[in-house]
Amino acid sequence: MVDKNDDLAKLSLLTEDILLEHLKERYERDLIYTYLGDILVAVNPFNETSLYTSQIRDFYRYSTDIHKPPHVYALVDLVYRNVCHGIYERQCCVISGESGSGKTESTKFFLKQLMYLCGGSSQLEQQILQATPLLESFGNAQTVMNNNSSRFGKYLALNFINGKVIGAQISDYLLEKSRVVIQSPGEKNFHIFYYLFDYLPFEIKQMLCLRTKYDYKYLLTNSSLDIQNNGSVNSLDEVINAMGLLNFTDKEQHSMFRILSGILTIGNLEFSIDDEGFTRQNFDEEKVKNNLAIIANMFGVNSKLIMECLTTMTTLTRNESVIRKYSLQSSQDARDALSKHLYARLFSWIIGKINETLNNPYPIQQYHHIVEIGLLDIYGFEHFELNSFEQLCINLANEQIQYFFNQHVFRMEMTEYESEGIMAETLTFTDNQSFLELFMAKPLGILSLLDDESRLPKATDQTFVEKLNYHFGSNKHECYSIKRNNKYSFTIHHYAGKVSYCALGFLEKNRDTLSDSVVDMFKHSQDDLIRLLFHGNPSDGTINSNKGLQHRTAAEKDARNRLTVGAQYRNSLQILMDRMCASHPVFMRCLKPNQKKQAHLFDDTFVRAQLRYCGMLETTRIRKEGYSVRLSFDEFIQKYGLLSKTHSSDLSSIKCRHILEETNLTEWQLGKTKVFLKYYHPEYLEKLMKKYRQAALLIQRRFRGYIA
Ligand code: AD9
Ligand code: MG
Repeated sequence: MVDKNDDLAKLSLLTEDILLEHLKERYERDLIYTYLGDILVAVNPFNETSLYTSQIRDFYRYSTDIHKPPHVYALVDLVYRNVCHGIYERQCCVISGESGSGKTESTKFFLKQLMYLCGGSSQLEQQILQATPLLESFGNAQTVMNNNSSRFGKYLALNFINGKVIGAQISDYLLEKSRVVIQSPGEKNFHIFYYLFDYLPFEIKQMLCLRTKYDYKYLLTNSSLDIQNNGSVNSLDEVINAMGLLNFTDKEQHSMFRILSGILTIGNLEFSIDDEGFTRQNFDEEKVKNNLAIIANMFGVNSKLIMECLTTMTTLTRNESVIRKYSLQSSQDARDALSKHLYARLFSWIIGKINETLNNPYPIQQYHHIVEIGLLDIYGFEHFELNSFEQLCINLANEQIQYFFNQHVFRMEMTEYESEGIMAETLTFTDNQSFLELFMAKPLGILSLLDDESRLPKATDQTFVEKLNYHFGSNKHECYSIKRNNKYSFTIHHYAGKVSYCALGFLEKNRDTLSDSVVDMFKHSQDDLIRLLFHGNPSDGTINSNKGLQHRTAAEKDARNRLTVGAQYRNSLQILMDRMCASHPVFMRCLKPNQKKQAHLFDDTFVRAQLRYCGMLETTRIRKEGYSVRLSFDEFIQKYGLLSKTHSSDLSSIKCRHILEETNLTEWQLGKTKVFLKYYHPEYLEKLMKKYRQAALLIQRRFRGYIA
């Protein structure tokens, strides 16, 4: 079963062509997994495979032989063994790749196997698994690049004691809430909206005043219903079942459906203008009246108040309140802002509620041996015909992950070799640090400039682009170029290629305002859940007595309260990076074989581009030439000291040298304080240790006379 090319880092000659050729040849034989040293590469098969059967799951269970064929289960086994032996306090599994490459599927296989290894039958394990279909139904949608595309980022942290999972927390990153009100051509709204029509029993639909899916503008923004839906991987039954398991009460579930129905109906609310050109408070027209009645019913608020909130703005000046009428556009914007906020708050609440259930029920301080595994599944790099604020945020997250990868694999290695006086070839790699500076720098970074503009009353999306052009255009920054003949566009040179962004709507999306009157209306809703959603600012985690969000510090919460979307996002990415930097990472790289989402089709050019931009060749080189395992002299002696027959009172470094020489290992190096080993050395040493232990046991038994 073992293929000689399971690990491409072992090839004596490695070029981009050879790498591509091997991956392709393996893919054609349905071998989707390949090692590049200790990095696992997966090429999306785009069809059901027999790779995840119960036999295969057992094959990779508690295996000590890393020569088993590469598989996501092998990675799980490695990580879980580290948990059981308490080797690292924190580990994180970083799964990266572009949109549709298979990150979410891999995360699911990973999690399912991990729960299987630690027992697989406890209620908590089931609850952890069930969070996935629930979150997918509310947070995933069909896009041009992926039928089940994650529209939010997720970091799942699992806590273990003695190999048993004892709790979990989910941190989420920026849901793409604009999708609730508009989708690009060929794309769809969040899955959950379609489930309502496809799976709800007739009586419930009636109770929710739902018509058919063809009757709602939010589902028809780009005739997206015509495209075949391949993204619905779950059914509503599964979602409802998951909600039950995760302690969502019937009443809460009912409110959730009412909110969804209300959001769909409010999207159908049409406005007309009066003689002066302002939005009319129109209660006469039958259609408007009916819709308003449904919305009022679903949201538990007064229909007149809804109309008022969407057609006028009340400002308080000293002791009097001034009512200003909205233009038609402002009314439509207010309506859509309401829908987006409501949905996003509902999503945050769902995460909070899940966390409350999954949260470690034991008082942490009682235990000293809790270990953590983090699983990162974010939205992959995106490049559409029209790219907006959301794509900018998504791609920024991917740049951060790439930076983390670079830091870990390249930079930290080189720095450590230098300080330890290790001889190693200097490696070149595509550094994206200057990109991150372009975005993150204060005060002259894209996000800071966006914040400045968002605060200026006279600023527009166009003045924002002008500022960017002024500061970064004309070759002032290598990652930026001006888009000629388009005053709303600019181009960013990402690690994964150039992307042009259209800045229309950037300022408003960054400000993300919701009028006080809407908030006030919802605060007085008759629906408990809606009142809860608007009780506090959901982004600060105070919408419920949410234990799961307790890991956000008070300072963080305060900062988040005042911040724009861009600034909040920057902070949450920073927190994520800090967490990951404090963990021992394992990496999995997902590759997309073609853009048609088709099985058995390997597009060389397309895959080559992915290999190139994520530095795969460089990665292989460093994994092969580098020393990914390093142990302090004392650690090494403690672990492998028994392998040396030479007993001396020499210095630690000399003792280490004795051990290494006596085991006949080659290619190791001794630094000033550490032993540097190749990624495949520990397995060899472990084998020797196993033999040694067996021999010792035998001698012991003989000695005691058990064996004649
Ligand atoms: V995005 O950044 O969220 O848009 P992902 O998460 O990288 O993206 P996803 O895991 O959703 O991609 O995979 C896309 C589709 O590829 C899935 O819906 C499956 O149909 C298909 N896929 C991915 N991995 C596998 C696999 N290991 N086996 C079978 C797979 N099908
Ligand atoms: Mg995904």
